[in-house]
Amino acid sequence: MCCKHCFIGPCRMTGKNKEEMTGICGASAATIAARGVARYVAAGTAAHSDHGRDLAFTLRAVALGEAQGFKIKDVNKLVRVAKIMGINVEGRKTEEIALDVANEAIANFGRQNGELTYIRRAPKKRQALWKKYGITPRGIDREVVESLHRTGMGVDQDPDSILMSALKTSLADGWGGAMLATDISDILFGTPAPVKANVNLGVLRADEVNIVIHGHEPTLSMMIVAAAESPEMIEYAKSKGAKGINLAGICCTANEVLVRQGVSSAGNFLNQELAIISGSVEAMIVDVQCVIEALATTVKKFHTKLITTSPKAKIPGATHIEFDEHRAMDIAKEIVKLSVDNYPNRKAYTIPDIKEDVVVGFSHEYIKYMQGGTYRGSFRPLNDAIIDGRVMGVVGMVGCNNPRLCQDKYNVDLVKRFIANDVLVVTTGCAAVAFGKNGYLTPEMMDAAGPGLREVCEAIGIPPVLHMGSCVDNSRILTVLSEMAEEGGLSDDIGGMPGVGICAEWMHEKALAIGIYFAASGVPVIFGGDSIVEGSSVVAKIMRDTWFERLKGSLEFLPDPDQIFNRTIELITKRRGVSRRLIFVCVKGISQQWFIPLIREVFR
Ligand code: MSK
Repeated sequence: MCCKHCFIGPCRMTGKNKEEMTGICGASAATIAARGVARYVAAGTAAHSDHGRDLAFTLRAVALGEAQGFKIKDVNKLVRVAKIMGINVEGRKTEEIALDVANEAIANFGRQNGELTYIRRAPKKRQALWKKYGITPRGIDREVVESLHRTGMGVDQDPDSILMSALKTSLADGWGGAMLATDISDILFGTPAPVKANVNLGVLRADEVNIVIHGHEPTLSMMIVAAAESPEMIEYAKSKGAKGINLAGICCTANEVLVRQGVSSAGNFLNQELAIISGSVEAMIVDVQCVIEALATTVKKFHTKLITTSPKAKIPGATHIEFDEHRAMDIAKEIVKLSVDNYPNRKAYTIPDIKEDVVVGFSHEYIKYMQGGTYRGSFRPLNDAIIDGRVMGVVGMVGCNNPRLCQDKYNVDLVKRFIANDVLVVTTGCAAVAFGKNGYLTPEMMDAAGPGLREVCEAIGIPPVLHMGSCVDNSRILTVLSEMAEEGGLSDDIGGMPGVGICAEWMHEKALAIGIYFAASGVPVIFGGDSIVEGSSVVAKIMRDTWFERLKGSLEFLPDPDQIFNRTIELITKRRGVSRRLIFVCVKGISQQWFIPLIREVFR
């Protein structure tokens, strides 16, 4: 326990009685722990949302014809988003609609009162709960700023009140910045649909120029994909002795191009240095988030060029080539050319012979389409499968790697057990890549699923583990849950669905913001590793029990995969409820000839 929000301290509480200790200003352990959580959430929300803001400005530039090389790829999605936003689409040009969508998205950041546009996408019951507890977010920036103010020295001193504000700010992420980022990325670069690719360090190639794109934002990386595929650049690579140009990703920039273009991924968060250490990477292009500073030291030992591209993220020792959407293609070509020029400098290298096939790109639109086609797509088959018990529930497994834990082990241990127990897994971010590296993102993995889940996967045509995108794309899971609630039969709210969120190997502030917006949306969430609120049982209890009473969602920390598994099954079983199952069996049974005589016999 440590508070360093002012310069009286830092105040550290250690030892057995730390919960009874206070900071020198009198701040209790609970206040200090709650402030810590709220600040994590503010930072995580800021990260996702700033990503969303940049995309909104890119969409605006595209609509105005000012973004070189970009165009609107998914007009249908643009129209759907415009309708959700209440924007008139009849008889209007695509660019006019896009401009209104971009402006409405941008307005969400600076809005001072009212509520975020996408709040209306949540089930009505959920919206009412948010209103009741005063946690409906107004504007994204406003909630982040208020969280920082509230948690400063001498402001909010009630742990419950601080934590309610953390819930509110997190909602500005999940139903605000992150959801906007996902939607606008789909509009600009295409809504993901299943695509085949490979994952792990073996995707690097011995005889081609290897360019690794890393970070989170898809804008420049999409342009680099186009530049690397251009005949001009391929010819240039050949002139330097390479057979071609090979693009691979790391982290969530990887996921963005993996789920849309099928660009293979060299791995997740803890693979970033390993890719360089292979000695085969000509350039690593980074934008924002999850880029470790140690890369600058690592590249010194190899020929790899580290190229930073965001005005917000510079690294001493790296080459900085700043992205500007107005000259995107020119910049992408400059970067690709620089990488190709570095190919003759490659010395000894070792590319591990490990890669797995994956099928990725399960957007919520595609999951719906798989259950009925273009005109009759719905979540009915999945809801029915859950009601009749073939699928026990749905688990969202998301988040990072953390060097405190053996890489990918927690996630893989858990996914194996979930699918064997008929639990469908949806996944994003580095957890998704962990599953890909371990062979779990193929339809063949149905063989490892329980009989009920296997039957449903075969009928719908989906693998038991669905890769839905990058870490901002967790908003897709919120949309799936909302549509399942709307479909009916399970619950008319997200709270009440037999679903659990798991972030087993988390490390980033963004992960905490995600976990908390799921809790605020009605999902019980479990984080692995050590608890960040271990120093305050009061705060741990509020997040687990009080939130659950109020919102049917919660956040708890469990250090061990066995505990995570058992607790998840317990939560799902409770949510399934005996009564709903019994009602279903009765309703189904009435149509069977044996049912009425059986009931008569029972009551006789
Ligand atoms: S990249 S936030 S390590 S998921 Fe999105 Fe991976 Fe976590 Fe970064």
